Amino acid sequence: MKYPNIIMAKDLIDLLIRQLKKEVESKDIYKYIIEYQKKVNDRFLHVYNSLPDYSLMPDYYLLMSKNICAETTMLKHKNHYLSTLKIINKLAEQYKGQVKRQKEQKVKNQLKKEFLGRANSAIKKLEATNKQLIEYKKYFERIPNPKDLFTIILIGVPNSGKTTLLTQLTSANPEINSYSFTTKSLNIGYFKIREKEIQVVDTPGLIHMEFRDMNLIEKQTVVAIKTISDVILFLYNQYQGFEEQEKMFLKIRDENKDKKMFAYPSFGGEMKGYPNVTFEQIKNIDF
Ligand SMILES: Nc1nc2c(ncn2[C@@H]2O[C@H](COP(=O)(O)OP(=O)(O)O)[C@@H](O)[C@H]2O)c(=O)[nH]1
Ligand SMILES: [Mg+2]
Repeated sequence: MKYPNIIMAKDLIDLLIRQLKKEVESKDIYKYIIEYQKKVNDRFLHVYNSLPDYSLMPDYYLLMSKNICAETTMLKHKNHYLSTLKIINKLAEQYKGQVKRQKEQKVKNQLKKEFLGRANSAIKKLEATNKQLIEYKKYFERIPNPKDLFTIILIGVPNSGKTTLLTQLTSANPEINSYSFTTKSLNIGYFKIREKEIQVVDTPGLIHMEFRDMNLIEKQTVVAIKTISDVILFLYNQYQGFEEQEKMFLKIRDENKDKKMFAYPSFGGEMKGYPNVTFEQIKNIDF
C-alpha cells in the first residue's frame, strides 16, 4: 500500500533551513517566511493525503489496515499534522504582517528568528506522532496486493504442505523448509485453466484459535480468507494430530459459511468426515 515517507522533526527543520538558505536572499525576510510556509504546506498536505484513508478502502485493505493501526489512531495522527499546519500558517500570516510594516532590517531579522523559533517548535511537537507513523510504515507497505480474481486460499497447521502445493500449482517460487513458520507472509501465485486466471494464496500456519491471540500474519490470513477467497483449501497432514486439525477446520468453516471449503490431504490418506479433494480437482477447479 502507498504510504508517505515520514521525516523526523529535526531532519525536516534542517532540510527546510538548508533549502531556504539556497533559495531565498538572506535579507528578504518576507519572502523567507512565504517560502517556509509554502514548503511546510506542501510537505504536510502530502503526508496527510498519502496516509491511509480508511473511509475509501475496499474491505480487504480496510481490515488489513485495522490490524496494523486502529482507524481512530490513524485519524488522530493525521489531524495532528493538520492542526500543526494551522498553527504554522497562523504564525506565518502574523509574522508576514509584522515584517511588511517594518522598515529596519535588524528588526526584520529578529522577527525571522522569532518566527522560526515558534514554527519549528510546533514541528518538533510532531515527534511522537512521527515515530508512530514510521513504525507503521513497514507494515502498511508489506500488505500483499492480491488481484481481483477467482481465489483459492491455502490454510492449515504449520508443515501441512501449503507452500509446497503453491509451487506445484503456480509459478511462484517461495521458500520451503521442514521447520515450522518458514512462511512469514502471504505468498501469492497464479495459474491458468481454460483461459481463466486463478489466484492461489499461501498462508503461514495458523496456530491460535482466537483472533485476539493471533500475531499480525495470522490476522492477515483470517482477513484474506474472509475478504478475497472463493475456495478455502484446508491442507491436512495425516502425520499430525487429527483433533487439533479438525478443530481448526471447523472453526474456519463456521466463520466462513458463505465459502466452499475442502480438505486436501497433502501427505496422503484422507481427512475423514469432511469433503476431500485431489490435486487433479484443484488443478481443474473442479469443486
Ligand atoms: N512427504 C511429503 N512431504 C511434503 C509434502 N508436502 C510438503 N512436504 C514437506 O513438508 C515440509 C513442510 O512443507 P511446506 O510446504 O513448507 O509446509 P507449510 O508449512 O504448510 O507451508 C517440507 O519439508 C516439505 O518438503 C507431501 O505431500 N509429502
Ligand atoms: Mg508455508
